[in-house]
Amino acid sequence: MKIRLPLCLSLAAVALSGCGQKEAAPAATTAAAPAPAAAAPAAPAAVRVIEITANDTMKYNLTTIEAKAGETIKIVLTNTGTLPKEAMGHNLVVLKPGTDGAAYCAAAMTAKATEYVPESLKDQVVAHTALLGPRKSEEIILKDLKAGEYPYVCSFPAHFAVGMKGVLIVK
Ligand SMILES: [Cu+2]
Repeated sequence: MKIRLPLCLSLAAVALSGCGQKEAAPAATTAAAPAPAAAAPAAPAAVRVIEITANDTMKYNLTTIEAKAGETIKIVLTNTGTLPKEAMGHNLVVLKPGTDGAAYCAAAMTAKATEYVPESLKDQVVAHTALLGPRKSEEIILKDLKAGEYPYVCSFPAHFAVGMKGVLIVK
């Protein structure tokens, strides 16, 4: 296309019609040309850090995260509350696009042994933090995000039901 464009423009100056349609068809022949440059190792992209807090009122401070396709992000979850983990633990489970967060959390309720992240549903999970007690923090890194809407939830019993959830929107 780099070669064709000036030609196209110069033709357009002479004859205003027909140029675009005629030149568009053989585009496939130019597709291979930039491959060597594209295959070169990309410089490591900066990792954007997203801080999310959870507290004793069962709320995340962020319920929407936006990211770009291909981006790598680090989510740092901090439990800023003071109640004991057994009564008010929080985690952050990023689910695959299209996953029903309510159904996931309903199933997770019975998975106390694995801190409410059921082994049987791990294929629905992109990444998750541990269950955090008061003043604890943990990060997860999501690499090379694909476009989609990823629900995220706290799977501690009943926390989803009171609104401990959000969505990561990757465009
Ligand atoms: Cu929670």
